[in-house]
Amino acid sequence: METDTILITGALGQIGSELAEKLKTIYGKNNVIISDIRDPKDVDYDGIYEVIDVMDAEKIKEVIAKHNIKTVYHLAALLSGTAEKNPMFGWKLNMDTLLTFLELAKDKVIDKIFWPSSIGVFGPDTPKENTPQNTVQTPSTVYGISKLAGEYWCKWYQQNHGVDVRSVRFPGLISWKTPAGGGTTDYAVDIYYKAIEDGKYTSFLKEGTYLPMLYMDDAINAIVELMTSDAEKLGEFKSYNLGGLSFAPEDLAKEIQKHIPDFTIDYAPDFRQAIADSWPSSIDDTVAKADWGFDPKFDISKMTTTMLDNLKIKLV
Ligand code: AKB
Repeated sequence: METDTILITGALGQIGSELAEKLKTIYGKNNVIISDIRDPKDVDYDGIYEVIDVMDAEKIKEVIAKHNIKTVYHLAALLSGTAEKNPMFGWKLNMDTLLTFLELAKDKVIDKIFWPSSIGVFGPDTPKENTPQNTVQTPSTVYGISKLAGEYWCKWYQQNHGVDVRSVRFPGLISWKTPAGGGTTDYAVDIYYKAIEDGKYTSFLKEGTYLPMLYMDDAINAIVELMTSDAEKLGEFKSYNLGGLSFAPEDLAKEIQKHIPDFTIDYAPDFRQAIADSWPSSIDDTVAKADWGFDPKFDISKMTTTMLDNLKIKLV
């Protein structure tokens, strides 16, 4: 297989920590450079780690030159909840850093970019059920506005400068290895930790809040499949809708009760409820399936068993 030198930004986060392991198995440990802002002495990683503050474009260029990086998975971002609390920084971080990498690709310093968009690009006027690939997009959060603008920037760089940038609109991602942070969908990860630690959970989203979700293994496979697809198959840039699952907090509680019968849930919705209410409840991903074979494997039952089995070991 052709070897590619890769940089992952925000690599110690929920997606990055699992993507790094997957890419190492495909491309080899020495071809995957992970980066984040954490001090190396606090990082437990078997491979090459660089400290990068993604706002520092000069440092990015230096690391790219040092390792002859050709592909960047740019994951560093502020998620919906955090960006809403710090809107100017959220906008700057999410936008400026994407533009740094798009410019580097335009200048042929790097060849290829993966950049995650989100269901946050949709808003209250978007059809809620089975949200199509192309539809009304009226985001009502800073995060959503930045992701929607990012999608248009990607398209512009592809059309005007031939940049190879690929993207998906992630729904909520569920995983046990690294906790989520700052998102509206994070309750669906927190609930499993609390089920094991306390036997009960107070959800910050209310009963009946259906959101699209995806188990992390399916998300990681999606990234790899998209990034290894022929560019011709993908055509004009689009950030692909990814469906997978759709459930509300009480559905997860019921699944958890199959394993922990005494588990209880109550509800104390906070500011994230309004964000969740503005998002789709399920996603139509037929375009991703047709173009590059998106094929998620985890249903709510398999996901719950996997989460609880692994967290039981991790949390003892
Ligand atoms: C968030 O909740 O902000 C993210 C997302 C859906 O993009 N998980």
